[in-house]
Amino acid sequence: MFKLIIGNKNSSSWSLRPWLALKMIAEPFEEHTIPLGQAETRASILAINPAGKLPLLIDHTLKVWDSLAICEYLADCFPHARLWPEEARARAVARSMAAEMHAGFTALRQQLPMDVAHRRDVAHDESAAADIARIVSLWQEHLNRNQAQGPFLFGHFTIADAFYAPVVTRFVTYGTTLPPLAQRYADHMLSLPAMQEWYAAAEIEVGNE
Ligand SMILES: N[C@@H](CCC(=O)N[C@@H](CS)C(=O)NCC(=O)O)C(=O)O
Repeated sequence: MFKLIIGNKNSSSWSLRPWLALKMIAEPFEEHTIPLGQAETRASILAINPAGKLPLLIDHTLKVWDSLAICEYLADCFPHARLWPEEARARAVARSMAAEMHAGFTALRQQLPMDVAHRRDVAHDESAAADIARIVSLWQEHLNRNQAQGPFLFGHFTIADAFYAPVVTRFVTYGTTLPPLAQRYADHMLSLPAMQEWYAAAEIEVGNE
């Protein structure tokens, strides 16, 4: 069985992505948490991953240590789960969207960090506002194009949805107003049993701090 080592559910946006992908394909896995921000965090992560980061997927002797690489490995292992769109052009766009999230949106990431269990009123500058506008425009474009096929960005659930799931939680935390189609998508993502499970665990985690 796969082992997924993740950080805190309240704040580890990178951890949510492969965790959600595994839940959405209903693949059982063992989950272990290394709490972030503790004196021993760095040593504990380095003991299992020389890259010093979480999430980490362990499949027998194989270690995969990056959220996108983990999701790609899941897509390879479980082709029937359709974790990428089947059609090559849609797949290229979905990969571009995931890559844009993986490597970008720095202002949003820094100014509006993931904080699942809290609701905050925090000012952000124009670069974070531009990140939000770009995300909303990407969502609207693909939801408009694919809504006949289902409620996700590419109709059915794909890695692109896994990659934008942490942003959905940020929009809740910071009370971001969204246009109707984007709001409907955010609501749908939040209604997923897996997302509700993540929220419940984040709330317990924060309550225990
Ligand atoms: N590119 C990596 C980034 C992972 C990352 O930055 N993880 C953070 C937690 S969300 C981490 O492990 N930080 C180490 C620490 O806080 O000591 C990925 O996609 O997996």
